[in-house]
Amino acid sequence: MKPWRAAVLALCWPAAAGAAEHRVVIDGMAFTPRVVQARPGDTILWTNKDLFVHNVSADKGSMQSGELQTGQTWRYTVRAGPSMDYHCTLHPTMTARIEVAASPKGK
Ligand SMILES: [Cu+2]
Repeated sequence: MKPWRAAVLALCWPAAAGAAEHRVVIDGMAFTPRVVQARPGDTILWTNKDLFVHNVSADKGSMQSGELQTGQTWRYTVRAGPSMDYHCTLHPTMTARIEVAASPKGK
């Protein structure tokens, strides 16, 4: 499958019922939006639109994307637990946060 087709499929793939998908763009050496408010079971999709390789790494190590080249995406399913600060290990000024609500939607 051509890479762009995989990207289109990833963008169109429906999230599990009741769960939301949040999108974070990596561009201009920053994560946008910088804070995502999510519930357990939600997914977050990062897309690297920058010219440089970046990664998504939880400050406490519980989440690690590996290298994201330009155009690559990475998806993470939010787990119940404390809110999570993350950063790019290659560029320490790139910091952001996932604020995790206490319970899944409707519970
Ligand atoms: Cu980076």
